[in-house]
Amino acid sequence: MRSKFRGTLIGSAVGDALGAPVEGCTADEISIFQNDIVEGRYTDDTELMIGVAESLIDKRGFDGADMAHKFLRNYHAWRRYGPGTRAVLELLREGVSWEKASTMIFGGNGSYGNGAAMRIAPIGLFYCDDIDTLWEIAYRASHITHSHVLGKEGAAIMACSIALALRGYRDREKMLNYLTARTREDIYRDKLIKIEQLLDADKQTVIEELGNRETAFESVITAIYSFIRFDNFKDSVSYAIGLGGDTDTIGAMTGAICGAYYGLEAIPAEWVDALEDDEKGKSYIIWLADELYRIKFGSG
Ligand code: F2R
Ligand code: MG
Ligand code: MG
Repeated sequence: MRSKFRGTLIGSAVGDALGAPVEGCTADEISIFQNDIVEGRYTDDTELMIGVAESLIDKRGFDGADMAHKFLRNYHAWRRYGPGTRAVLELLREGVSWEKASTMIFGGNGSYGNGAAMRIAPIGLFYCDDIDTLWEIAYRASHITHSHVLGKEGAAIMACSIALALRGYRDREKMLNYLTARTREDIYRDKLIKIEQLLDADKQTVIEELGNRETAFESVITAIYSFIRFDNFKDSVSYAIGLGGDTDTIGAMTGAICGAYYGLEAIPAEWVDALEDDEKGKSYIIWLADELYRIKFGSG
C-alpha cells in the first residue's frame, strides 16, 4: 500500500513532467513523441498537488484556509498556471477569503477548468476508505479555486478513481459502473458510459468523444479511459500524452490513477530518475506520500 501511495504522487508528477514540453500541441504534432525524452520539470499541476498534500498532513485533514495558504506559499508563476487559478491566487493574496475568491471569476460563474482535478490525488489517498467523505472533501478542496460544479465534480470523480485504483478496482465494468452510479452530472456520466465502446477506437475518435482540453469535463474521463485501455503504467501515460492538447494535465491524472493501481515500482525508472529533485522535487514528494500513508495507517 505504501508503494501505491508513492506511485500515486510520483506517477502524477512524472505524467506532468513528461507532458509539459508538448502541452498545447496536437496529437499529430507529437506523434513523434519519444518516451525517453523528459525535461523533468513539473508544472502547476504538481505544485498545487504538493500544497494539497502538505495541508492534509499539517492539519490531519481538510482545512480550506490552510490549503489556500499552502497554494500561495508554493506559487511560482513560471510553472504555467491557468488564468482563472492565477486570478484566484491574486485575490487570496489581496486578502479575499478562500470561500469567496473562486466565486469572483468568469463573471461569477466560477471555473470549470481541470485545475482542481489535476491536484486532487492526495485527497483520493487520504479518504480512500470513505467515498462519501472523499466526495464531499473533493468538492470543498476544489472550491478554493474552482467554484463551478463541473470543476468540482471532475475533481471528485478523479479522487474516487484514485481510491478505487488503490483498492484494486481494475475490472473495467466494476470501476465504470461504480463511477457512473456515483456521478451527479450528465456530462460525466455520458462520457463514462461511452468508454466501453471506445476501447479500440482511434485517437481522433477518442479526442472527439472524450476530449483533450483544459476543461474538467474534456480531460478527466480521458485520463480514466487511458488507465483502463492498457495494462501498464508506461503505455497508459504515453497514450494519454500522445492525444495532445492538455498533455501535462491528462498525463498527470492518468499517472496518478496508474500509480495508485500499479505502485511506484511500475513507473519506468528512467522517468522517475529524470524528475526534478530540488527543494520540493521527487524526494520531497515521496516523503509527502509516506507521511500521508503514516497518518492514514499509523505505521511506516
Ligand atoms: N496554463 C496552462 N497551460 C497554458 C500554457 C501557457 C502557454 N500557452 C504556454 O505555452 O506556456 N496549464 C495549466 O492550466 C490548466 C488548468 O487550468 P485551471 O487551473 O483550471 O485554470 P482556469 O483558467 O480556471 O480554467 C482553464 C480554462 O478553462 C476555461 N474555463 C474554465 N471555466 C470557465 C467558465 N466558467 N467559462 C468559460 N471558460 C471557462 C477557460 O478557457 C480557462 O482558462 C492545466 O492545463 C494546467 O496545466
Ligand atoms: Mg500544468
Ligand atoms: Mg495542463
